[in-house]
Order: sequence, then structure tokens, then C-alpha cells
Amino acid sequence: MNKFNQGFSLVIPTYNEAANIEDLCSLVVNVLSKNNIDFEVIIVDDNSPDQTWLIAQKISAKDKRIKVIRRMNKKGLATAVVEGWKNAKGDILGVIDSDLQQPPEAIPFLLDKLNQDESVDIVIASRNIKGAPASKRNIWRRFVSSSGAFICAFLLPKLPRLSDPMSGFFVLRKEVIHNKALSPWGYKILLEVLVRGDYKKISEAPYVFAERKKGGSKAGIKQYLISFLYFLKLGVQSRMGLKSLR
Ligand SMILES: Nc1nc2c(ncn2[C@@H]2O[C@H](COP(=O)(O)OP(=O)(O)OP(=O)(O)O)[C@@H](O)[C@H]2O)c(=O)[nH]1
Ligand SMILES: [Mg+2]
Repeated sequence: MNKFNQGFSLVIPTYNEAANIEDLCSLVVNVLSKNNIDFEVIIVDDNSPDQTWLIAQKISAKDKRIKVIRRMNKKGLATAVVEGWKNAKGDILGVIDSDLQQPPEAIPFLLDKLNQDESVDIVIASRNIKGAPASKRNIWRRFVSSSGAFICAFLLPKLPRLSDPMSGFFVLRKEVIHNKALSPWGYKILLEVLVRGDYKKISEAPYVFAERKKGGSKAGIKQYLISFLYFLKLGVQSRMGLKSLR
């Protein structure tokens, strides 16, 4: 990982993750330090009622590589990631959820894939690719993920075919989104990157999606409906030629 010296900025969106944020930060810091990766972590919290932002600020006071952005209104997961990336210093950007459902130990593998092939611009951690051991996702999670992928493939036929286009765990070169106006709705930040970004090649790497052990999910029926409306919006824009959508 030494040849990887461009700096890595990992964004962690949080909302009511007081029970998880400390554990996640220490796992992330350990794995990135152990692999000699020059990094910063940017936690973007939407003024969580459980004061996740305060815990994050205390962690940040002890480790300057960890930064905190506290937004005073709940504006949603995907825009939190965009906000974090806007403030990122690294040339390589990433995102991981804060609920420990995605393993931080996989980050060096994702970064290695960028390192090893200059033509790869985005590396997505996938729950569905061959080689990803079966995760214990409940039926609702599987439905959300597979129906989302199906609707996307139907509405946005020009998008690259991916095993997990709903993944929230990926890394990318900063140039992919340089000067792009990202305006995602809801949770689907990867889709916004795929639709608006400039990239040549995408790579996928398997991982096991774990069960959430602490804190509660924020992904309910409302988020599902927002995602559906967002897919429709992109589909309409694409068909009307308002956006090239690749
Ligand atoms: N800043 C910010 N982060 C959010 C918001 N909603 C969710 N998040 C964070 O985004 C990540 C994913 O949210 P989850 O509720 O775990 O959603 P999910 O992983 O898609 O669904 P589950 O598998 O049910 O947990 C977590 O780190 C949340 O804390 C939000 O409105 N603002
Ligand atoms: Mg989750």
C-alpha cells in the first residue's frame, strides 16, 4: 500500500449511531494505519438526537485525522456523503456506513484494486458478486436491494451492469466526480456517482454484509419510496435526453 500516497478520504454518514461510532472509528483507524495508508476520516452527522456528533467531536479532539461535520438539519444519507467529499483532501474518496454492517478490514482490498489498475476508477464492495459468502440479510433488505437493482436496470439501461448497484460501500478516484453537480435523493449515493460521474472502468470486490448489532436502522418504507421516486426521476431525465446518463 506504500505506493498509494495520494491520500484517502473516507466519509462516514451518521444519524443516531452513538452506539457504533467509537467502535467503527477505532477499527477504521487500526486497519488504515496498519496498511500504511495516508488517510482522513470525515464523519458527517445530521445533528443526531442521540448526540453522535458529540461523541465524534470527542474522538476528533484526540485524533486530528478524524474530522466531523455537523449539519443542523436532517438532510439524508446521500447528501451527507456529498458534503463529506466536498471537504475531502484526499485524491481517493470512499464511503462506509457507521453501523458496522460493512467490514472496515475490506478497505485496503478495495484500495489495492485501484492501485493495481490505473484504468479502474471505482471499486465497489458487493454483497452479490460471486465469491461473496451469503450474508444474513433479512427478506426486506434483500427485496429492497434486488428490486432496486431491477428497477434501475429497467429505467437506466445505459448504466453499467453491476452485481450490487445499491451498495453503500465503495471507493473512487476524486476525478470521477470533479466538477460534477451531485444531487442525490435518499440513500443511493452510488447511483448518483454512476449517473453523473466520469469513469472508465468499475471493479467489484466481494464482502459479507453483517447484521446490525447496535442502534436502529433508518432504512424503512419511506426511504424505499424516495429511492423509487429518485430512480423514476433519473429514468425520465434519461429518456427525455435531459441527461446523458452515460
Ligand atoms: N448524515 C446522515 N446519515 C444517515 C442518515 N440516514 C442514515 N444515515 C447513516 O447511513 C448509514 C446507513 O443507514 P442504515 O439505517 O444503516 O441503512 P441501511 O444500512 O441501508 O439499512 P439497514 O440494513 O436496515 O441497516 C448509517 O451509517 C446511518 O447512520 C441521515 O439522514 N443523515
Ligand atoms: Mg445499515
